[in-house]
Amino acid sequence: MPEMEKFLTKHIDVPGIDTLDVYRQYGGYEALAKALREYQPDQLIEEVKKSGLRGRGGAGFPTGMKWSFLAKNDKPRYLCCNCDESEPGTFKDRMLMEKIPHLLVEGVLITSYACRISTAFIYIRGELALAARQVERAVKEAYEAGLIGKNILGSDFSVDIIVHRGAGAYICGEESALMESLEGKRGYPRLKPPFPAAVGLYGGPTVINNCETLCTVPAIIRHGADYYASFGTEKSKGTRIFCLSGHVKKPGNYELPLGIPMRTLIYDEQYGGGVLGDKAVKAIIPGGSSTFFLGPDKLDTPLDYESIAAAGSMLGSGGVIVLNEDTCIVGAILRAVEFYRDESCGKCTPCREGTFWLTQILERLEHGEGKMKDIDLLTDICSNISGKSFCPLGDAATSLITSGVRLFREEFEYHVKHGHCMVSSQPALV
Ligand code: L3W
Ligand code: SF4
Repeated sequence: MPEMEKFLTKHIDVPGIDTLDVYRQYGGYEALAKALREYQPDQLIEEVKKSGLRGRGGAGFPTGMKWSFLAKNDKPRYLCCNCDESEPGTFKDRMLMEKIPHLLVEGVLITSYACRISTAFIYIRGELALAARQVERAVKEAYEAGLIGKNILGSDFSVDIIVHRGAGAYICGEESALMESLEGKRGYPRLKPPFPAAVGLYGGPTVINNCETLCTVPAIIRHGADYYASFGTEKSKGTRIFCLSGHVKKPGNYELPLGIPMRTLIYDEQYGGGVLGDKAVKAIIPGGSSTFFLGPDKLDTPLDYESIAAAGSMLGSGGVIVLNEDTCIVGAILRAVEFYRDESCGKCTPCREGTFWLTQILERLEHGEGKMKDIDLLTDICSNISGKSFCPLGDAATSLITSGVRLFREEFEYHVKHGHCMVSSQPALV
């Protein structure tokens, strides 16, 4: 086994890899041909199960298992590829779509074949205009080459792919709101269960997977599940793209095996190259703004689902945000919670009203007008949102507050006592 393997990004900087010709020169669509030639659909599902691939959107649900949950009835089945990437600190799907869109198309095709699906949608965040253009162009090229459409590569497998642009609402990345949006309705989440695998788009059994998840499928088929599973840890297999941002010298997307220590990603010269200004780390948000702060004592935690959970947070969408010692924690949290307030869809009261109250309290603390009791009021409101909201956005809005107050309570108290931040009178927002 080589020390390092890049299943998704190995060829990403090859000039012209976004075109069908160059993508094919580098082995593109060979996995699709192999899947059609050598596998029955159910065997593909077993192969993906064996690979240990888990969802890269945030929840880490086993991909092959999700596919096998599809209801067996006579309704049309659908695939929705979730490219509504909007989680603060997450920018990997955008890179994949912009730079190597045929990889996504190939992943969608293999998945559609495995799940016996004849209509697939690629739902792209509204603001990602270049990504959408690139995917639209790749889909057109693939149609013209007979890779999408009827009797693909001479097989009896046929599928259509429809690219759909969202209108820029974070909530449409929640799978049931995404389906509502695709159906032409307002992007409100649906009650679950039933899960999409049972009752999904237009009422049909539906597979919804994140962009990076589907981009991984061709590599699994090409190299075999065992090889893919030889990377990563026992329960978090393979590689994933970590989006490194915040106070690091070299922010960017880095594809690495799961289980690599957070310290390596942040400090290694090949990756983050260390903390900006050679300052100390104050906190890390390991999986996008919906996850909990970790302190610098957790820097050696391996980046895999289990280890990050044991450390007190979540691997989430793979967005690792580093905050250095000059960061005003109260200001940084305010900035994140404003996002959730703005993006709350308003369907349920705890999230709609709670995120508004949280920002008001954080604003007064930030501006030196808060009271000591505001700190406990924040956590009290969080406990009335988390677990009591209709969808995960409500819970997500509280993660940085509860963990921030637990780890950095003295910073909140300093704001109350002194009317400004302990690190500077000007908040250093992320
Ligand atoms: C059939 C069952 N299917 C679960 C499926 C379910 C879904 C997947 C995971 O939230 C998280 C959220 C954000 N039969 C099933 C079943 N499923 N049980 O498995 O489901 P779930 O409910 O655990 O998670 P979710 O609702 O998909 C995703 C967090 O991700 N997040 C946000 C990320 C945002 C982006 C982005 O902008 N692109 O990724 C980051 O941490 O808070 O907790 O498919 O149907 N019995
Ligand atoms: Fe909408 Fe927030 Fe309720 Fe989710 S938790 S349904 S985003 S109001």
